[in-house]
Amino acid sequence: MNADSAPAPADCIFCRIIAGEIPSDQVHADDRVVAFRDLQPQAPVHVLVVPREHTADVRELATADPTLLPHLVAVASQIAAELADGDFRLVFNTGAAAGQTVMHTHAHVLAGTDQHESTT
Ligand code: DGP
Repeated sequence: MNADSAPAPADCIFCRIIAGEIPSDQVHADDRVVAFRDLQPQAPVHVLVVPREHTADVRELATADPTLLPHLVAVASQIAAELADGDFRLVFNTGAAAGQTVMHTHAHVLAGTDQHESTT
């Protein structure tokens, strides 16, 4: 755990996916992030890029490990190039009032035709 990040709740669903306790349709994994398809896709390609280390949201991540953000964007770009035409939206819902439902930092990668109108 980084000094700037709170401990992960024991029931964090994305920590459990990263640990392999819950199955996911994984499209990328490296030593810093895991990426898997969203259960409720809002675009032809809808992948979540999730840092392995638990932080609650991107505000906390930006303080705890700022070097992770450019890596996360590079992984998102690679996924959009491999699974779609390369163009993508990158969305961080940040805080419950902004629609965040899973309190483990994640970026939505939305790609493929017609993805420009989704609101995730
Ligand atoms: P957000 O609203 O930004 O917190 O988005 C959370 C997303 O996580 C939402 O689009 C649905 C997805 N999700 C929730 N539980 C699971 C799960 O167990 N597996 C997968 N693959 N996605 C999940």
